[in-house]
Amino acid sequence: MHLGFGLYRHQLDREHYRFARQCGATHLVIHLVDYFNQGAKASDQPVSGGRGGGWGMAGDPSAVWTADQLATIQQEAAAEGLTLYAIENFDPAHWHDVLLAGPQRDAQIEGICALLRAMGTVGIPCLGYNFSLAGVYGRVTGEWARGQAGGVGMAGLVDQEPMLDGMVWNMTFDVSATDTAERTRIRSQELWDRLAYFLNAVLPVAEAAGVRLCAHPDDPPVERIRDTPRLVIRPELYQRLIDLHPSPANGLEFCLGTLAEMPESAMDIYQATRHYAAQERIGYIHFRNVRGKVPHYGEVFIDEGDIDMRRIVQILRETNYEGVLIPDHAPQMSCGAPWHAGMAHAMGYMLALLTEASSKALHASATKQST
Ligand SMILES: [Mn+2]
Repeated sequence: MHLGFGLYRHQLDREHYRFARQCGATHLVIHLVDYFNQGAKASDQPVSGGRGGGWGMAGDPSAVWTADQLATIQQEAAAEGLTLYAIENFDPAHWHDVLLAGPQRDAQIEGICALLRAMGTVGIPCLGYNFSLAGVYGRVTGEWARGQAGGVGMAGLVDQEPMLDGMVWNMTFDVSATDTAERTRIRSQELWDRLAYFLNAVLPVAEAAGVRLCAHPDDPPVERIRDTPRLVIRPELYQRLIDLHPSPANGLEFCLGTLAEMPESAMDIYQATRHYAAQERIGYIHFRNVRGKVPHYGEVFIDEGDIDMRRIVQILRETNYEGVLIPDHAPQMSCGAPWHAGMAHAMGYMLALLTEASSKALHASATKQST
């Protein structure tokens, strides 16, 4: 088990690599999609009016990330003592028609296969993705954590206003597109079929490249939002995803926060962690805590939510989990650097849990050897 840190595109620099390393991270998960190109206007709130809402414009459709670009980031991170472990999320510009079953689907799948081969060449083992039409959408910010620390959550509203044409995954990929909204207002089975088509096409390439596709559950995990279906909205639906394809490259980006936000189901968060870790399906873990369930939940500090994080680490140790844990996101703390302080707090707590787990493991093997 390794401690990692997630960085957004605009944070891929020496200062942030050093911050991650100072927090105890040995591994990095990086975002290459620019969710912040609108600056302070970027939002996952309901938007009325023009396109370009949500998180703004998707990237350049012709510029799929190359081995050279990835190798440069990898080398810069390595110079600061960090292993580049995963890329998190596709740019909607590179796979909108995979999600929408549009005319460019197969061409975009070719682009994704090229990315997988590039990652294999460079040696980056995980590619996180979120097979979702609406994407992360409909959360609000609130002061749910102790001391009125601000974070994201839901306050009862599940917006069903359909997306505009040219939008998917809460970003705009084409301002001149027409009729794409009809491809989002579909039944759940249709979206599962689109996922199966995608996995069947890319998993053999991923497996050959030594890269694992890792699926994030739907955040927030509601049945429908913006009149689109959602796939992994209960812990047991991760099994449905795994059962779509037997390849070991068919993995999970296991988000504890999203899983805990899910309505009560047959499998609680501890059973789910054991079930999927024991199958060796977890590529990496979003290690964060919440209080409540959809549509009423709030992000809280890692040590005060509904999940007993120490018990999760114990289960991971028992199932010999060998992947990476990252904080995902954390409540912001009242000071001159709210994001840094929130992340440093989460990282310190995680470092202590992992240190405890490895010393227990050492103690157990010493006891075994001496008997
Ligand atoms: Mn997550």
